[in-house]
Amino acid sequence: ANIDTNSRLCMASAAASYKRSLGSDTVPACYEDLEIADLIVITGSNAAWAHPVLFQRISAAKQQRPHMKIVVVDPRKTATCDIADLHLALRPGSDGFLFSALLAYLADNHHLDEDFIALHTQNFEATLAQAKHSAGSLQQTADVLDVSADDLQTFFRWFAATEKSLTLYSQGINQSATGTDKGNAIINVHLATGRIGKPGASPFSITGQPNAMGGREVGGLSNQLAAHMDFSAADRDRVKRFWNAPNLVSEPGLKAVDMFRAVGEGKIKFLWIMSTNPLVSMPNADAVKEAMRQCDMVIVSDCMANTDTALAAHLLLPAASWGEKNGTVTNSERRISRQRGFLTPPGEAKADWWMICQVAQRLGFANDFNYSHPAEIFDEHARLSAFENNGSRDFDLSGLTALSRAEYDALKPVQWPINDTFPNGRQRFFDDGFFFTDNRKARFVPATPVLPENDHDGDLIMNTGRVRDHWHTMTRTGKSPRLAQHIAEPYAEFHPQDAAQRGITDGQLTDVFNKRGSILVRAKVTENQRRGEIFVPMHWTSRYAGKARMGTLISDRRDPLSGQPELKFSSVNARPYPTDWRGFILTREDIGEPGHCDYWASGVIDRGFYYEIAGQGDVRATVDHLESTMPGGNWLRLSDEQVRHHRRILIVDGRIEAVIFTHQQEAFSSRQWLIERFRDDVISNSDRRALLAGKPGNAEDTGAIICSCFQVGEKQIIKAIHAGCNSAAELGDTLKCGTNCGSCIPEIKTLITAQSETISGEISQ
Ligand SMILES: Nc1nc2c(c(=O)[nH]1)N[C@H]1C(S)=C(S)[C@@H](COP(=O)(O)OP(=O)(O)OC[C@H]3O[C@@H](n4cnc5c(=O)[nH]c(N)nc54)[C@H](O)[C@@H]3O)O[C@H]1N2
Ligand SMILES: Nc1nc2c(c(=O)[nH]1)N[C@H]1C(S)=C(S)[C@@H](COP(=O)(O)OP(=O)(O)OC[C@H]3O[C@@H](n4cnc5c(=O)[nH]c(N)nc54)[C@H](O)[C@@H]3O)O[C@H]1N2
Ligand SMILES: [Mo]
Repeated sequence: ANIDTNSRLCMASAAASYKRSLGSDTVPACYEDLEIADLIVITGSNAAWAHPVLFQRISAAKQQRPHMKIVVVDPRKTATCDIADLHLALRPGSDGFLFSALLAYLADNHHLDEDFIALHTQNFEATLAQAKHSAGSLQQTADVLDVSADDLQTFFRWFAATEKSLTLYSQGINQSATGTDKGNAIINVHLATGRIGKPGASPFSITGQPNAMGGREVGGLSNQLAAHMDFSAADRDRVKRFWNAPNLVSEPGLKAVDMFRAVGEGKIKFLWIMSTNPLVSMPNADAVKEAMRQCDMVIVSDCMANTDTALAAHLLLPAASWGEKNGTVTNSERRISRQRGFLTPPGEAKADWWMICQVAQRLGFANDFNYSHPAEIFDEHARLSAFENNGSRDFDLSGLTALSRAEYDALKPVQWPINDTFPNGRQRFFDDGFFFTDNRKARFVPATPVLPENDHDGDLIMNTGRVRDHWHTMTRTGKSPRLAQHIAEPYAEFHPQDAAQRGITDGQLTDVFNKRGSILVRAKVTENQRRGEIFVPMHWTSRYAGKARMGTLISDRRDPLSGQPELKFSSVNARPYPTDWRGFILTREDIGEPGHCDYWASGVIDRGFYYEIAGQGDVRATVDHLESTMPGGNWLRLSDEQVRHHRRILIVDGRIEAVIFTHQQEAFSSRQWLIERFRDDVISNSDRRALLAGKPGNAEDTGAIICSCFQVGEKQIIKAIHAGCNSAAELGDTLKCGTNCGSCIPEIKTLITAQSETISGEISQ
C-alpha cells in the first residue's frame, strides 16, 4: 500500500532528465507539462500574483526555452503579462466567443485530430455546428472581443500550429453566470485537437485553495456525495450501503447563493458556518448579513474571533488552524500530501473534524462518529473510494486503505488514483484516451456564447480579484506587518480617461456605488485598465476598512449549473469623495474603528497598528477624539489650523507610543520612515527633532515595500536603478529583492522600465 522506492527513484531520475531535456524536443519518461509546453494560454488568471509557484515555474521554463510562447487573456494588463508574448485585453466576459471561434478556425483550417475525435469523443458535430454558427468572421469575433483582428489571428495561428499547448484558466472564466459554458468552450478546443492528457498539452483548471481538490474529494459541495460520487441513483445506493445510512439525503442541497436566500426567507433557521467568511466573500453581501441577522441560530467555527462573520454569530467555536492539525490536502495535480501539525492548538481550539464528530455523536450517531484520529477518517474515505470501484470511477484510493498509523504518518505525496493498475499513483490522466463516462468517451458540450448581462446600474463595470500579498478576507494575512506593506489601503483602478471624466485623480478617495451599496476606496489611475472598467481587490473587510466590502455591490446572478456568481462583472458608478483633510495614525494598541472619520483603513506594523484616515469639516475635533481613545501621557501637540495640520506624538520612556498626523493635503510623506521609528525602543534625538519637524530624518526612507520576503522598498529599488542596476537579476544581486518567492519580479521590471524612461528623459534634456 505504499509508494515504493523504485518509483521515487524513477521520478527523481526523470526529474533530472526532464531538466536536461529542456531546450530539446525530446519528451522525458516522466514529464512536467508546464516545462515542456510550447504554448501556454493563461486565461482569466493573474497567476503571477495568485499562483506564484506555478508562475515562477512557467517563467523559468520560458527563460530556458525562449521559443515557448505565453498568451495572456485578461481584460486587465496584470503582472502576469510580464512574461506574455501576446496579451489579449478582451472585453470582459467574451471568452466564450474566443474559444468557440477558435474551434471553428481549427476546423476550417484542418487542424482537427479526426482520429481522436472519432475514437474517443462524442457529440462533436453538434458542437462544431454551434461554434461555426456563433463565430462569424475573424473581424466579427475581433469586434465582439474588442481586440485587434491581427492579434486574434496570431493567437489562432499559434494555437493551431502548436501541438504542445496548455490552456490554464481560473476565476476570470469561472466566476461568471456562463462560467460552465466557458469552461466547456476551452475543453472543446483541446478535445478537438486531441490535446488532452498528453505531455505539455492539456486544458488545466488551476484551482485556488491549497486544498480545493481535497474539499471536492470528500464531497464538500452541495451537489456531491463523498469520494466524487453524485446524486445518481447508483451512487446514492452505493454510498447508502457503504455507510449503512438508509436515510441518506436524496437531493442535492442548496448552493451558497440560494442557501443564503433561503436563510433570508426564513426557510433555513439554523446555520453552521465553518472556515469561510461569507459576509465579505459572497455577492450581495449586505443581504447575506441581513439574512444572518434574522436567522434563529448561527454558529461559526473559525480560527479567528473577530472576522465579519464571527462577529455576527450567536455561538463561536474556536477552530485549530492548518499548522495546528493533522491530515491530508490535495493540490490541483491530484497530489495528496500529508499535512502534519507543528504547533499545539491554543486555548480551547479543536480540529474541525473533532467538532463535527462531537455533534454527530450527540445526534445519536455515537458508533459511527467515534474516530479518535484523522488516520481513521482517511481510511474510511479511502475505502469508500474503493468500494465497488474496480477502475470504473476516477477517484480511487484503494491502494491507500488499511494503512497502519505509522504508514499514514510516513505517507509521501502521491497522485491519485492509487490502485492495482497504478500502485504508485497515476501521473497523467486521459493519456490512454479513455474518460470516466458511461462509454469511456469524452463529451463535447456545445454552448452558445453570450456576453454578461449589464444591469446598467452605472456606467462602469467593476471587476474584482486578488492582490499579491493578501489572502481572501485577510483574517490571517492581515496580521502580518510585512504583507500589509505592499498595499496598505483598499483601492479601485481606473483608466486615465474614465478618471479624468469624473474628476478623479490618482490617490483620491472615491465612492464606488450602485443601487445595492457603496464603498469608499482610493483611486489608482492606470493604463492597465480598459476604458469603462475598474478593478477592486476582494480583500478588505469591516475589520480593516470603514467601507470597503466590495461584495455589497455585486448582484447574485449566477451560473444555472455551477451556481457560481458573476463576481467579475458588476455595473457601478464612481465619483470623487472630497475630503478636507487626510491623516495617519500609529498606535501600539488596536483602536478598532477610529471615530469621527469619514474614511479609514488600517493594518498591522511591527509592534503596532497604522490607520489611514480622512474626513470632511473640522479636523481638530476628530484629532481630540482620537487622542482621547489612546493612552494618556505627555502628548506633544503642534498645529497649524490654517492647513488643518496637527501633529500629536506620545513618547513614553523615550519610545514612541502613538502618533496622530493630519494635514489638508498629505499628513506625512514618509510613512515607512515613521513606521520604522515606531520599531525603535528609544528614539534618537535627531529622529525626535525630525518627528517634531514633520519631516523624515536622515535615515533612509525605503518607500512602499515591493519585495515582502526581503523587505525591499520602492525607493531603494529606484535608487539602485539610478546607480546602474538595469535588470531584475542585477537588482537581486544588489538588494536581494525578488530572489526568494519571485512574485515581485513583474513589479521590479515595471520600475526598471519606468525609471529608464525617466533616465533617458533626463539625458535627452
Ligand atoms: N495572493 C493570493 N493568491 C491567491 C488567493 C488570494 O486570495 N491571494 N486566492 C486563491 C484562490 S481561492 C483562488 S480561486 C485563486 C484565483 O486565482 P485567479 O483567478 O488568478 O485570481 P483573480 O485575481 O480572481 O484573477 C482573475 C483574473 O481574471 C481576470 N478577468 C476578469 N474578467 C475576465 C474575463 O471576462 N475574461 C478573462 N479572460 N479574464 C477576466 C481579472 O482581471 C483577473 O486578473 O487564487 C488563489 N491564490
Ligand atoms: N467579489 C469577489 N468575491 C469572491 C471572489 C472574487 O474573486 N471576487 N473569489 C471567491 C473565491 S474563489 C473564494 S475561494 C472565496 C474565499 O472566501 P472565504 O472562504 O469566505 O474567505 P477566507 O478569508 O479564505 O475565509 C476563510 C475563513 O476560515 C477561517 N479559517 C482558516 N483556517 C481555518 C480552519 O482550519 N478551520 C476553521 N474552522 N476556520 C478556518 C479564516 O480565519 C477565515 O475566516 O471568495 C470568493 N468571493
Ligand atoms: Mo477560490
